[in-house]
Amino acid sequence: MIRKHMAAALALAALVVVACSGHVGSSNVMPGTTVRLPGIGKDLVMYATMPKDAIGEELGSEGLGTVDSAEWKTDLSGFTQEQRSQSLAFPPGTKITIHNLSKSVTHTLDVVKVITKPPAVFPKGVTLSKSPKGDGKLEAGYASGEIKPGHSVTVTLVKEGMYLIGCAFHYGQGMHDVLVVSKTAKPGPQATAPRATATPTWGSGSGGGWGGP
Ligand SMILES: [Cu+2]
Repeated sequence: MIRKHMAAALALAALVVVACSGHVGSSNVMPGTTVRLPGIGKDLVMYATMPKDAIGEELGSEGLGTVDSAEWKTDLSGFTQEQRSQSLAFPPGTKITIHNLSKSVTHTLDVVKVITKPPAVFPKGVTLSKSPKGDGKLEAGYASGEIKPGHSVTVTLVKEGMYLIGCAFHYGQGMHDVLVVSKTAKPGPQATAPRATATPTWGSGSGGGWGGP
């Protein structure tokens, strides 16, 4: 009985692999950088690879989750360069694409403050710009402007530093993170799934699909 179930599970897993590779292709897969694509069928949800120099954002409760960062001594939520909320890290000079992963909510990416070392203390009561500022260069005062669901903007990381970032619409709800621009920094540990009933980060989630939490 158990063996029969395992065999069925293996067969299903193989099917998923076949289905995914047929649409995504395996030649340009980069480890650790995936982003949700629109589902192509009710029963098939999938991750696909996005260019490595990309940030995805949405509310933690939309699917990215929230991580209690030991390094930064605070909760980080709403931004990822892999699959779930984490601190971000890229080398200076990188041109980043910021994707709004949400299907229904507009977000921004604004620089709140520049710090020199942990902990990350997010100031309270600040108002972040909803209009673009900083001319496509990420440094103090940068604001992406409104990024509609499914849309993206690009920005170049011109200066090494530790940037506290946040969304102008949801900063007060905890949508804030740390972006380290440095030659050596690595992205931080990722959040776990926010909750079992959340809309899956990785799919169009109209029910049923593979890979739910
Ligand atoms: Cu937001």
